[in-house]
Amino acid sequence: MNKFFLNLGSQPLANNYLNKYFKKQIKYNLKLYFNNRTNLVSISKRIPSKKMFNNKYPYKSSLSKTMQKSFLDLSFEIKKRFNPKFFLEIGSNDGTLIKNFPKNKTIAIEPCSNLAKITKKRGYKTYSEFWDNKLVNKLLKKHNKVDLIYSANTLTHISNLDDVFSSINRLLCDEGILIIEDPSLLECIKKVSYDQFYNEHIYVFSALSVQNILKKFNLEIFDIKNLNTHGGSLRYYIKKKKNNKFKIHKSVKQQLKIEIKFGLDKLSTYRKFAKLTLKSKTKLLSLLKNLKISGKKIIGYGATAKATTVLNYCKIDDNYIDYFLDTTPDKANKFMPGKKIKILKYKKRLLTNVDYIFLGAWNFKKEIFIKEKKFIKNGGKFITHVPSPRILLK
Ligand code: DWN
Ligand code: SAH
Repeated sequence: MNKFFLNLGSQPLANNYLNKYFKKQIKYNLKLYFNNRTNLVSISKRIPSKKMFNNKYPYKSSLSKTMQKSFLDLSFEIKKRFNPKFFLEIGSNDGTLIKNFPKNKTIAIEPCSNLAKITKKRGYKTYSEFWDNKLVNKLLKKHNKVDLIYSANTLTHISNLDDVFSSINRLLCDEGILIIEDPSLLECIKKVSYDQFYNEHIYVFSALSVQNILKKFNLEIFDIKNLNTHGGSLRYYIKKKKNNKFKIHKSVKQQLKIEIKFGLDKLSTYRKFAKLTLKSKTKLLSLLKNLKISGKKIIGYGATAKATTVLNYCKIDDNYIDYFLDTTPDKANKFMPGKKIKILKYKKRLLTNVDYIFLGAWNFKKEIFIKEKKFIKNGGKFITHVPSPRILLK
């Protein structure tokens, strides 16, 4: 049974960066629910995939050194630990991971044609289609079954999880491995990072909910790794139940235990999170207000999908934040979704005379701090809302 726990208000599509600011943009109500039978946390409004993922999708995984490194390390691990004959990636984006695998032994699935074009050009077999059973019918006619399927930050974007896992099950050979990684619900709740919720993130997974979904398909998790990426993610290593080649690692029991101890199986935990989210909004607004009263210049850094949730939930506009800086070519000179705040193409000189930077990409704080040593040395300061709104001293 789905239980409501938080309303994040009227929100625009998170990656819909517009050339002109319109007061009347397409918006939807962002409400969060917890299913007390499956432990799955989801948003209620489902936007058709084609509206979100098309030939204009701006996000590129390659624009952060952190993700480049994380995917390179993973490619080494996959080759060493599983040595797959054939590798398939769902949601390959601009090929940041798949470029580390041999071209003749891989398939990339990426519905956004502007991104699929990049891997196609590099010589990777790329299907610019949505992952579903229909696509798997097509794949099974052209290819053998696959022994490693990988998907990062993508399956949580697909509404029909039954279709997702049944199709994966059909394409995966009996001794095959499925690896998925997504933001960890535990870290999201602990960090009060309500900004993990927006139209694309239909679900935020926990080990508890993933375990429940997999049961139906005779799949099981045999290992879990905690990662620092995207504010804390989990990488799940999954196999068919009948495959006895891999023992179930103690990491699985450990993660489930920690999640239960924290209360991820209880509605009261989410109600508490909702209260903390409201407090976070009040505190962030008062922090920004006080800085503006004392004449400080504040800008944003990282025009993220997450920042869209924060700006629209907290009703932050250009009274507080002068502009956002971002390295993504397709976000430059556009407006933050739903707000009259311009995004400027990142240039160091746009940091002069800036007193405070609001971290839209707080998940890349480490990388950004290294890049912006000079700004910090000159007395510039960063603001984050995670785990609670404050000025960062380090
Ligand atoms: O799940 C999703 C994740 C993987 O990516 C998608 N639904 C959408 C997107 O979410 P996001 O926009 O919140 O992701 P990021 O990875 O936090 O975005 C970082 C943004 O910051 C990019 O637009 C690039 C920008 N950036 C920058 O301008 N300078 C990033 C770094 C590291 C920098 O130094
Ligand atoms: N895997 C990359 C990109 C994550 S962004 C990373 O971790 O950095 C989410 C990606 O999922 C986008 O590239 C989007 O086009 C893709 N996606 C969304 N719905 C999908 C679907 N039904 N099938 C395959 N990919 C999908």
